[in-house]
Amino acid sequence: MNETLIRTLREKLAQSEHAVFFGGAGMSTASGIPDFRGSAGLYTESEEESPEYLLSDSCLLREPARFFDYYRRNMLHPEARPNPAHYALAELEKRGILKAVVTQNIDGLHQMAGSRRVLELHGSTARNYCMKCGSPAERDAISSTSGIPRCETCGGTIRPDVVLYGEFLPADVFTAAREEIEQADFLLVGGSSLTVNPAASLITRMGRRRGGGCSLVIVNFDETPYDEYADAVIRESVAEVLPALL
Ligand code: CNA
Repeated sequence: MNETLIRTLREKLAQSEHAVFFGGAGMSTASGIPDFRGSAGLYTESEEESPEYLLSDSCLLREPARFFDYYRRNMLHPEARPNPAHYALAELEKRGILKAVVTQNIDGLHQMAGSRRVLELHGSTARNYCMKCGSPAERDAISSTSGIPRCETCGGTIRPDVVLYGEFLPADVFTAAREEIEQADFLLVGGSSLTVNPAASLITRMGRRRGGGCSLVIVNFDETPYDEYADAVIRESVAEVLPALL
């Protein structure tokens, strides 16, 4: 790690008035949850169909048994626990430095680490509901069953409260995330390929305010389309870099 750079960023972060974190699946690889596009990601696994289809609203509607089989095998990780990157963000919030965590993750590990203001752009595997009557279902309604999970009240299909490919993001969460990023004077990005839109497009919102002096720091193993706009790009693990920023 470049200690001089880390020291500079640590000071800048500590002096910031509205620091915001934006992250993705790379935040949780050190917790044992594979990402999509990283070197050991699910997209490199040989499935006969792409994850974009298997995790889409079309697959859920046309082939629910196949959807739930893939979802249970790949998206549910009840044994996963937060790693040092999650804990570092929780500590930054506790110190009053970090104002919000905007995440594309659906694993709930930020909250488990103690982060309070977490904006989940893609929902959470911790919540389920009935597609027919809308009733909320138990947290383990999908993990503890097999085949197509059914609503105890009306017999409808239970689905996860996650944003599938082909679906809109929750408007209230997206707006709140946009407002946080527009106000940010330090935007820390970690563990995201920044290729999934509209989530990644939020980084551009910050770009509009750059004249106002917002620092953009990207911590990611692989290149991202936003690297050229960043004040610093660090190609090391978030699990090592984020704790070093405390
Ligand atoms: P992605 O497209 O899979 O990109 C992840 C990025 O993280 C890659 O560029 C990796 O190089 C990088 N990376 C992996 N591990 C580390 C690490 N330890 N330190 C630094 N960089 C690392 O994932 P995105 O989040 O960008 O894409 C958005 C998708 C992935 C969202 O829809 C998520 O819901 C979805 N997803 C979420 C989870 C989860 O909740 N943990 C897991 C898998 C996929």
